[in-house]
Amino acid sequence: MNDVSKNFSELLSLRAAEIEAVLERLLSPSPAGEEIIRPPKLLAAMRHGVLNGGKRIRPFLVIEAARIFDADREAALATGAALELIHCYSLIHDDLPAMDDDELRRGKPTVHVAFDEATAILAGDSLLTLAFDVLARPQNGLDDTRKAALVFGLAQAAGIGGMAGGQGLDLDAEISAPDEAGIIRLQSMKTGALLRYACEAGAIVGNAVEEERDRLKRFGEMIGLAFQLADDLLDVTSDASQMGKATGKDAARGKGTLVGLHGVEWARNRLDGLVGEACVLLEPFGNRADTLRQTACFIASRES
Ligand code: GRG
Repeated sequence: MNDVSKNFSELLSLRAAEIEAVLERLLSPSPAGEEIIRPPKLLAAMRHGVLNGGKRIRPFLVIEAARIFDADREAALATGAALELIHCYSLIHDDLPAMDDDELRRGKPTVHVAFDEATAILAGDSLLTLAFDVLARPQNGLDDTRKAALVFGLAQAAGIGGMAGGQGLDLDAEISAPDEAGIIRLQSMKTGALLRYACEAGAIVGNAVEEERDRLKRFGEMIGLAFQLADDLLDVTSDASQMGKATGKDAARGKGTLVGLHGVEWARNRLDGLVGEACVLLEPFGNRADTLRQTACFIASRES
C-alpha cells in the first residue's frame, strides 16, 4: 500500500469511528424526545444491523463533501448517520428470505438469522424512520431550509424512484433480464441514489451554491456507477470470506450485470473512465476536494 492509500484508509477508519459514536448514541436504550420506550429486543436487532463493522462510505462522503465548504461538523455527522441508518435498513431487508435470502452480512449472521424475520422487518422499518427523525430533530444544528432540503432529498433517494424502486426493478430482473440501459437505470436507483445523495447532502449541509451542489450530485452519480460496477466485479472475482457476504449470486441467478454483458476487462477499463469523469467534476474545488478524488479511486479499486 502506498502512502496516499495508507493515509486514505486511516482517514476512512477515523471517520467510521466518529460516525459509529453517533450511531451508538442514536441507538441507546433511552427513549429520545416523545418516544415512550425502546423495546429491548427490537433495539438489539437494530444495533446488530448497524453496529457491525460496515465501511461507512456513505457518511464518509457526506462529511468529506461538507468539508469542502467548511460546514458545521456536528450537522455533517448527523446527516451522515441518518444516511447510514437508511443504508443499514436496506441491507437488513435485502437479506430477508423474501428478497436475497442471505445468512451472512459484514461477516456476521444477518439480522433475521440472529433474531427472527418479523423482528428484522421491524428493525428495518424503525431504522428508516429514525433516519428522518435525526434529520428533522430540532437540535441538529441546521436551519429549517436545509433540513427540508435534506429530508426531501433523502426521501427521493430512498423511495420508489430511488433505492426501493431499484430493488423492485431488481426483483423483476430475476424474471426477465433487462437490457444494458435497463441494468444501468436499475443500478443507478438501487445503489447509485444513496451515493449521489451522500455527496449532495454534504453540499447542502455546507450551504453550497446551486452550481456547486449540482457538481457534487453529478460526482455522486459517477461514483455510484463505479461502486456498482466494482461490486459486480467483486461478485465474480472474490470469495465470501473476503466480502463478508455470499458472492457469485448474480451469475447463479442469471441476473444481468454489465460485467456479465461485457466481461471483466471491459469493466476494469470502464471503472477507470468513470473515476476520471468523476474527478473532472471536482476541478473547481482544487485541493479541497482531494479526499473525494481519493474516495472515487478507493470505490473503483475496493476489495470488499
Ligand atoms: C430492501 C429497500 C431495499 C433496498 C435494498 C442496497 C440494496 C437495496 C441492496 C443491497 C444489495 C447489494 C449487495 C447491492 C450492491 C451494492 C451495495 C449496496 C453493497 C453494500 O454496500 P457497502 O459495500 O456495504 O457500502 P457496507 O457493509 O460496507 O456498508
